[in-house]
Amino acid sequence: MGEKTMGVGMIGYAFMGAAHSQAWRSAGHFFDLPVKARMTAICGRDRDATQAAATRLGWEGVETDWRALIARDDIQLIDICSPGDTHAEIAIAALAAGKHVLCEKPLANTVAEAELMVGAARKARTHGVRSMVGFNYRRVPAIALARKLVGEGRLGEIRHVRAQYLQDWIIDPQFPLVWRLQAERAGSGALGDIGAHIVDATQFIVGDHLAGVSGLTETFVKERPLPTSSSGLSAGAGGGKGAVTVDDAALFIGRFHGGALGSFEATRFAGGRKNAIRIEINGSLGSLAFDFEAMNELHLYDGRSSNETGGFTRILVTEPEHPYLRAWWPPGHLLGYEHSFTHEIADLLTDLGNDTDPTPSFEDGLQVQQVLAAVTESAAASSHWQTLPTRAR
Ligand code: 4PW
Repeated sequence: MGEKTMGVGMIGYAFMGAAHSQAWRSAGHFFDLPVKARMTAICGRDRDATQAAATRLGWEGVETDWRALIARDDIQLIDICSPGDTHAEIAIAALAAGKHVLCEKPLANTVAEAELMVGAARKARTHGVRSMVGFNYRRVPAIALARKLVGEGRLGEIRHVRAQYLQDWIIDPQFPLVWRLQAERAGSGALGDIGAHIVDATQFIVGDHLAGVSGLTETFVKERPLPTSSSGLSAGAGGGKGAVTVDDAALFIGRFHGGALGSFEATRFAGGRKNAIRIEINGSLGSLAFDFEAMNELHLYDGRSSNETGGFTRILVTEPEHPYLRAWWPPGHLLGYEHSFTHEIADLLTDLGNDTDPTPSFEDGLQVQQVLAAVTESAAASSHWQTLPTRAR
């Protein structure tokens, strides 16, 4: 296999760009793919920095204008790893130019942008041009296994969906005002950056969608030093201060179409929690529990087991029978964060080679965007909030 080659052009080369680069480099080495990816060029505004990134990450060429990248005949797929405020314009132009698109999450900064992107994707699809939004955690084997078990009915009727995405990288008030903390660049804060992941992951696991939500958001640190430099989730501060225009934390509850109740928490202020994605699903027959900080494990409770020996069973998700694992190491040899991206790229190239639609689609990205917007609107409205009488202390 691997006869057909597809030129890839990637925009952005920071944290997500590096994560995607390793996936483009390695997917074909581990998975038997119908299409071979060629890392043709990456794009960034500063030529020297982009060239250095290209050399470090394994890209053949460099562009400093994304329009030039899209126009290249040797590129058939555009991978968008730049901040949210660039997604809509680039994706729509790339699709119109007949290029397949992989776009980082959240799909856009607003529902209106996401709708335009879906329109462009549908039109392009009629010409065989396909698109995908990068909710990488779907491709963590334990999460894919959770979906399989729920789909097989192992949990019975789903009653509770409980999800948290906990980080602490901006807990220091002196941490600078990086783009992830600016509404015009990122759309929203913890809600869109990490809350979007748990919305997608839980809906993916239970195979159902949220029907309604009620939210609460907070910005604990309202002003921060301006950044001098930033890379991924770290940055240097300079002089002056600016206003934080996004949420630091978002909590929301929701009801799924199938009747399950959901509770969600996304925060960058959970001291000591670095990337804790905790998901627990309770059904009429059993439960599942997952924590990304132990991402090779899935805990399954079978309510039909005896009281004497029952309880949660730890499944070490490293067997060849588990999703994606056949391509990797012998049982017990663990995978990491980067493998979720490798699986994403492997699945994307498989779909492109087989002429099937990749998932999650732009429609899926739009639906998550609608959830985020509904949480924001609900948090801004006071109608759901019951104020309690003040009590003297
Ligand atoms: O997509 C998410 C990011 O934007 C990531 O998975 C973690 O949180 C790491 O950075 C942010």
